[in-house]
Amino acid sequence: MSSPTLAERLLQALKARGATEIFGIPGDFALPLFREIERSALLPLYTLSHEPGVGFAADACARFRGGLGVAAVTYGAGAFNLLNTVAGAYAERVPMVVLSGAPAAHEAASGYLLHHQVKTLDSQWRVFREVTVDAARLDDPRRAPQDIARVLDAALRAARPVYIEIPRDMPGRPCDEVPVTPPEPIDAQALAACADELLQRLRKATRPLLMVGVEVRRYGLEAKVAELARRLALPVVTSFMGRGLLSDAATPPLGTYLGLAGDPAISAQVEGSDALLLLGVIVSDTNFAVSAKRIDLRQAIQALEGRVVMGYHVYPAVPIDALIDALLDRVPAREAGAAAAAPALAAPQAAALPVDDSPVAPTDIAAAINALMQRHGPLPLACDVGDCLFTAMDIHPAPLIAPGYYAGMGYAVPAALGLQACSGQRPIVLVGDGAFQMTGWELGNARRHGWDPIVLILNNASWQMLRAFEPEGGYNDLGTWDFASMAAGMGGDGCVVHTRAELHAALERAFATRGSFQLLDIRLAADALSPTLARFVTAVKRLSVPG
Ligand code: TPW
Repeated sequence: MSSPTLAERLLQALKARGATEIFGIPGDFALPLFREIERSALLPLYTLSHEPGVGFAADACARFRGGLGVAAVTYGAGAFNLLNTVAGAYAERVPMVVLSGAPAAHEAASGYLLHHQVKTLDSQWRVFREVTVDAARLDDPRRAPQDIARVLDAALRAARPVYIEIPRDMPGRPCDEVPVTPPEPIDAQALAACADELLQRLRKATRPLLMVGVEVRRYGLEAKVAELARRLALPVVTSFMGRGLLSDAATPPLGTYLGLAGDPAISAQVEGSDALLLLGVIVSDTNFAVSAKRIDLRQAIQALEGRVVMGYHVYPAVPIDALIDALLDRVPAREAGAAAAAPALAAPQAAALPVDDSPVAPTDIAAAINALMQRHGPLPLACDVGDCLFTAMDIHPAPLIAPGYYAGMGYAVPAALGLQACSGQRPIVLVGDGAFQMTGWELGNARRHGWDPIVLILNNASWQMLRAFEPEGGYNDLGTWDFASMAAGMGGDGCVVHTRAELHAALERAFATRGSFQLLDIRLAADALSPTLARFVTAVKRLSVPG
């Protein structure tokens, strides 16, 4: 039996850290790596059409199932095509691993300019360093095991992307096993002091409130956090980025905080809290800068990026998972039925769908999805940037992945493919016509790989969200594309939807049809906006926050 190769060791290490597949597009510098991926059969390889699709699909896997997401590309043209998705993963705390082929050391020394080279052979390395937390070039099989372990563990610890460059003469080289890194020691006294102070602040408060954000998902803490909220009888809301979190908890969150753009009752509760516990929340302008009453973060308790801040006290090395465990240790489990103080679920926001011949508004889409899920159970959502994301705020609690902070368009379609690949669950995609134009083509790969997402295009023939801010901009017109007709050529079924009655019927039909993607090209009523986007635009204009 031949000894294991460097590529096999890398794949085993990825698998041991939660990766369940690889998305990629090969090129000559990456062919030896791809050959080894296929030969070893350690992780399934899904090729797509364009590197942004590869990146978004890998990102979605890490977001949805936890553990690492993996994107494999070729040097230069391939890797630079991937770059924006890695930047988004950095911003939104996604542990994505970039595997890039590269020239071998002897080629670099040849004196020729090599194809795909930009400025120097290191240009790509330097650019990727800026959007990752660690990087390694696997150019020495003796050093590779330690380098692989360090880089992959850094991705998981920081919940951010990393970069691994693999010169093309390396994948087949014999290599030792990648070591398992022991967990980093935690200062038990600092952790205890932090947990005690935090509980004291919560108990002293009259209006404590818990807001959950991305880190709760990234570190696999949803069940524990739901339990903590239950034991403390704390009302829970999600941040905008955290929408979808705890959706399957016995008591799902009351709603999502969006300042002036959101549900006024939720905003009042968040802004009026005298102990706002922000667990893993990215505090960004999209929601926090549009608050009616600016939240005084000195009154809040923030756990983010491995540290906890309360008033003027900073605990610099308290990871969120250790904090949650310490809190659970200190708060005894209540007797069954004693959690009566737990707040009730907010009333559904979108009214039932009237099945009539009126043109479709975004709220009708939320209502139609709610009705579908009521009949058939929850389906995970992959949502793009644009009014579709604001529309999603009116959909009842369901798992959701969306680039709510970095806001990179084109996410939803490839992310949905990734979601289905890693979980086997069938997703619903919510996407605008502008965003669909960017990456919708990736649907052509669905049949080949056995995926069948339900795709709802909110087709308003424009970049409507931008138009909402600048109604006079003629550059926001996109013209009406006939997406429904394109579906057949890509191996799916498409239909045009004009009315609420058609929407209702088309969604039910799409749900009933398995085996190929189902595309609803929903022609929206002119200038229709979701109530949340309408409020968001008014709030941003009023507060002059850059939009
Ligand atoms: C990669 C800027 C934010 S929202 C938007 C643009 C261009 C319009 C979206 O149009 P769409 O949806 O998809 O038709 P809707 O509801 O507004 O009509 N490039 C990238 N990302 C972002 N965020 C932009 C530009 C933008």
